[in-house]
Amino acid sequence: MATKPVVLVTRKLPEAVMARAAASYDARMNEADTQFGPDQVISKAQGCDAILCCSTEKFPAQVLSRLPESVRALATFSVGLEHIDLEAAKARGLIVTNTPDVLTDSTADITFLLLLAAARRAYEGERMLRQDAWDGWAPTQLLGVHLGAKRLGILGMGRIGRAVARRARGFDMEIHYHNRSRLPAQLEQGAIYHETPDSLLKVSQFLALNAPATPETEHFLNRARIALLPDGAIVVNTARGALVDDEALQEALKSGKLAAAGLDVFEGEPRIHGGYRSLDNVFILPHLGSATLETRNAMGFKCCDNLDAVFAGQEPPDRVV
Ligand code: 8YV
Repeated sequence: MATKPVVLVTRKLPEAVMARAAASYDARMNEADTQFGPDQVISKAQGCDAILCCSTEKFPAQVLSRLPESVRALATFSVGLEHIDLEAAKARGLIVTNTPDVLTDSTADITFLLLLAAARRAYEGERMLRQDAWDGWAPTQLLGVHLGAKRLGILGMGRIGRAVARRARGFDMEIHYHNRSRLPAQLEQGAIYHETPDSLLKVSQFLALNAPATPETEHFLNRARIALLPDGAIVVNTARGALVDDEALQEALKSGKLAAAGLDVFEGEPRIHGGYRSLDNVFILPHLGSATLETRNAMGFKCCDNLDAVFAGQEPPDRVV
């Protein structure tokens, strides 16, 4: 029997994915799910043909250059790629694959969870009950705002942005967007294109950040841009924490410039800016965008499909470099 390819699986993945990896490869698992630093990844990858990693492992150029020669492919269990230096991977001849499409709907769902929770003051209501502080219904208790008939600005109209727009139509929102390039009409579906982010911000009563983290989007939502939003706007982020200047956002949430925010991602996560913990008008989640069993299974199977193709000498379906 031919020997199976050796694959380092850096994190504990859903059972069905682990079972497939164990059947297809000589898989080095991490059952304890400890987070590996660069030195551990490098030592555990000795003798491996590929690595199935998550965005929790970082692959800058200096780590990639120390990976054993035997490692031919890096299949990341994520759609985001900011943890991998793609130029350096390309220069080293390393194949990199990701998991597009399968987390689109789960992430768009979380965007809506955040929009609704922020608009309808879900955190304050929840806390009232958990702390046994509810004295009963009152006509002016925890009044929020409607989503319906409001303008939703979407920054980044890729797969996830468009899935957010689909949901927003069901809520009768007016959809505006900014994207690096304008979408064709069949993808726009009536959404109003803004050539500049500033023009989008000026109309966004709700703003959903759905753009990847790049040098251009770093701290996109800063003081100057928040100032452009209508007073009382609501901002949600399911993309990457790096898009937001935390100090500026907190200042605006305290002053009332922004009514509320919903955040699933944070700069420097899992160590979030402590200021968020004491703000009543922010609804926060621990990066749950893709956290459904269906999605995580599909992400894992995509990683395996990509690795199977590499080992069969074929082009992997989700090759990035
Ligand atoms: C992933 C994500 O679950 O895929 C992405 O880019 O942001 C997440 O939802 C996470 O990054 C796991 O690697």
